[in-house]
Amino acid sequence: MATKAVCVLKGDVSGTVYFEQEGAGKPVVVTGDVVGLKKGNHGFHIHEFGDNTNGCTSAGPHFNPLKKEHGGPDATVRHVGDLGNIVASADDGTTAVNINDSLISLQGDMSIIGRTLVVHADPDDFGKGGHELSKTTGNAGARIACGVIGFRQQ
Ligand SMILES: [Cu+2]
Ligand SMILES: [Zn+2]
Repeated sequence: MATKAVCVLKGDVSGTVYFEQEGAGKPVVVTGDVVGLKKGNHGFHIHEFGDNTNGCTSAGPHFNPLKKEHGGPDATVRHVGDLGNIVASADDGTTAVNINDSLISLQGDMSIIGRTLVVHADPDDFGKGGHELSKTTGNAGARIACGVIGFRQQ
C-alpha cells in the first residue's frame, strides 16, 4: 500500500511539499510548490529532528543515519537527507518541486516521518565547493523555511 506524507513550509518563504511511496524499498516521489524564493538554486534537505521550537535551527543537522559525508542527491556518498537543490527560475515566483529519491523512505530506518524539511537561502555545493562547511552542509546558507513531515490521509 502506498504511504503518503506532507510538509507545510513556513518562514521567509512558504510552500507545501508532498511525499509518496508505493511500498517499502520503493523510491519516494516528492512534489509540491515553494513560493517566494529568490532566483537561483536553494539547498533542499531533510534535517534530523522534527523540532522547530527554536525555528529551523532546532531541526539539527542533515538526517544522516548511515554516518556519511554530505553530497549531492545522485552521489554514492551522501546523507540520506541530501535532496540537492530546488531551482527558482524567477524572483519571488513559484518553484515547482519534482524529486524522485531512492534513499529516503516513509518507513523503516530511513524514514523521514517526524523529521524537518528545510529550504536554504543559497545553493547546495554537493560537498565540492571547498568551503569548510561543504562536507557537512553543502554550504547552503541560512535556513529560510522549514516544516515537519507528517503522515497524510491515504
Ligand atoms: Cu539543510
Ligand atoms: Zn547533507
